[in-house]
Amino acid sequence: MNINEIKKRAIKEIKEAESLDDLENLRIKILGRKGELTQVLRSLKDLSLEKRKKLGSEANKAKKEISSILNEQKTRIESKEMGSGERIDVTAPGKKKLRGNLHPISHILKKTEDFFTSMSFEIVRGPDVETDYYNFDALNIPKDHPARDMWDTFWLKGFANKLLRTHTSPMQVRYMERKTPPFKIIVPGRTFRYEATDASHSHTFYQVEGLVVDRSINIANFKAVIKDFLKSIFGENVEMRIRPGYFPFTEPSFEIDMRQEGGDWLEILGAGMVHPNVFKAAGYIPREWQGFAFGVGIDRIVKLKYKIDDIRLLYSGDLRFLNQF
Ligand code: FA5
Repeated sequence: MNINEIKKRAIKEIKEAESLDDLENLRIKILGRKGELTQVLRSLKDLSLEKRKKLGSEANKAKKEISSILNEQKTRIESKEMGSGERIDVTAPGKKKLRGNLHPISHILKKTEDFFTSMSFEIVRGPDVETDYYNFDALNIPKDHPARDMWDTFWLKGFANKLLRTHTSPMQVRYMERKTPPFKIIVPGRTFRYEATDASHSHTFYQVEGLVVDRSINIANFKAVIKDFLKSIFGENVEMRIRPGYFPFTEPSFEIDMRQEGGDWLEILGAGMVHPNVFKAAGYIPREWQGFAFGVGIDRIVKLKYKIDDIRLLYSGDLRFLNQF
């Protein structure tokens, strides 16, 4: 085949090619090691010098021409492929991945657990569904005692004496029945009350119970632990006050209020020295042991810490609210 024919056909085929693969196949067929034009160039060595010169320069010209048409066609197909189908736009802004974050209650619960474990407290957990024995009787609140009215209770229909725990205190006796002092525990958990709700009262909320029992434990020990705990959450800029309180299972009893930056006082926890009747219910000899106990409302801590107007928002599942944390 002569050079001109090869060139003419090659150019026609290249122009008809529709994909980069087609082009590559054509390049191999024409200019490859065994390609048509390569063969012609190889066969030149058998010719006379004069012919060799003439055909040689023709063949080289043809090779250049074909190469440049191949390149043009390649650019054209590439830009066509980028314009349709898949392509990478390196200037496009990155896509933001949605990331979850801890619910503010989970966050404060975790900080609380971290603080108390660092003080070598053990974390124990109790059941949400309790018996009235552990929720009340064992805590020195017998059936007809008026103090039962302090805790408006969700009773379970069809289960005698079963209720949703109104506080985390039932775990005090459950734990002491099994263990001998000394010990330090906290009991984080969900609690329930059948009461009217408002900005600082929810029917479902979280408490963390604390219980420390040893041979000689006093109120100063309690105050020191609670002050350090509150500092670990709030830093230095909170005010706290201790008031005398009343709980059947502690004597004496206290309540602690907090406020931030001149705001309103908010009760955050109840506490006191463990009542001898509670030690008795657990099978201890009361005069051998002393202890303090407290129950802190985690929702209230969250309310103060994040300046939330209404703790019911914490249970709304509203992502516009939750995404702020
Ligand atoms: C108790 O529940 C006692 N068990 C606390 C206690 C434990 C006293 C150990 C002595 C020894 P009280 O009902 O006051 O006490 O609740 C304790 C804390 O839970 C309150 O200070 C408050 O922070 C929180 N709390 C109580 N009711 C609600 C509610 N409806 N919504 C949100 N937080 C609440």
